[in-house]
Amino acid sequence: MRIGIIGLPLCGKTTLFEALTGTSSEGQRSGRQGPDIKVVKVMDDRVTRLSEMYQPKKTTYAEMEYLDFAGIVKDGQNREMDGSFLKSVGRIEAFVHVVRAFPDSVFPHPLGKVDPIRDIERFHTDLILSDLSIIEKRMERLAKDAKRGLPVKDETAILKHCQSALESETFLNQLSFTPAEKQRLRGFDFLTLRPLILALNIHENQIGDTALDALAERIRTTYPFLEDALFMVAGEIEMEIAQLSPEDAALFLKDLGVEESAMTRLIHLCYRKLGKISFFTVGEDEVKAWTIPEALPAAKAAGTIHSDFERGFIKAEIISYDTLMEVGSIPAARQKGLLRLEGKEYPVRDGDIINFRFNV
Ligand SMILES: Nc1nc2c(ncn2[C@@H]2O[C@H](COP(=O)(O)OP(=O)(O)O)[C@@H](O)[C@H]2O)c(=O)[nH]1
Ligand SMILES: [Mg+2]
Repeated sequence: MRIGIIGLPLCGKTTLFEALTGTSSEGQRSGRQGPDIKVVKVMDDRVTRLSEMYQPKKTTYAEMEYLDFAGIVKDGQNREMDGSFLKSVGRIEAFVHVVRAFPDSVFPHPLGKVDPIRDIERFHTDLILSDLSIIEKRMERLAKDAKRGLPVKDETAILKHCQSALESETFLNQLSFTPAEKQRLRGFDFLTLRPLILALNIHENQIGDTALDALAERIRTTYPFLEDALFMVAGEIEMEIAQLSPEDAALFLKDLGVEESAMTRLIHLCYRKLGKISFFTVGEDEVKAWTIPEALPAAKAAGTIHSDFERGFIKAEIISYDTLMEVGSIPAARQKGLLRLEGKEYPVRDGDIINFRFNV
């Protein structure tokens, strides 16, 4: 999954990026062009257990790719999205918008006062304006083509529909589209079409603060679509904890009253928000986690491994991870009749262990 981290300058994007990737840049990347990119393994315990069971030559965890962008607003007045930012968003599946809620720092907030609601509002407006400008440019193009008698793509209706939604401050990810419309929209890099996660960056002293509960409540009522996408994080301390050994990190987190690291929590949130699940393939050569959209038909899931698997799909032999752990091995499961044979359309579930039978 590719996740873009964005927000105002000095709100803690790089700090969060380091917390999520367990790295430290120590200020070495100032002046670089484009986003900083890091890939981290999704340390799924299920993959670890399967690997212990199979002792394969290779164990492959799923991966998260994070992109850390420079501040997207050039100065207090300029509300335009930065051109280099827009150039790199094509591959991104979701945005994590970092908003500063920690009060004092040696660095002042670029807009003066710390005011999360203002920053959220402003960012949402930026996203909407960017999408509206894409639509305007496209409509101008279509009008020109029509005037010159060129064949014009049938896009006007969907673009108008999007435009009126955006003008009433509705994100495109709140609309429902037919598969054909989705296909049509894919060619545009609409920002509000992507899932959005709000990371509220707090100071460790604010953990459990009632003022924060009130703020979270206000955000949830003002922006219902952020209800299940609010990520409260003490970025700086999490960044420090992410550099520690897993054992030390667990102790520190416990002291802080945080159950799981920001790294783990955000991965779960991204899977949920993007509707992704994992299925596994196992064997002596490799144990591997595959990330797919939830309920993807079995033949399509096979296609993520190899197009031949999809083309020549016969059956999928499936057992859930939990069942396998209960019975202990595939042969034991087979004996008890716990291996299911499913067809092309079977909607794959999280934790399915699949052996595809195919013929090409
Ligand atoms: N007090 C406090 N400072 C933070 C926190 N998160 C980030 N900072 C500081 O804010 C400054 C800007 O952070 P940085 O991650 O570089 O922001 P970016 O410009 O959004 O990438 C740095 O000096 C951080 O140490 C936090 O949770 N609490
Ligand atoms: Mg930064």
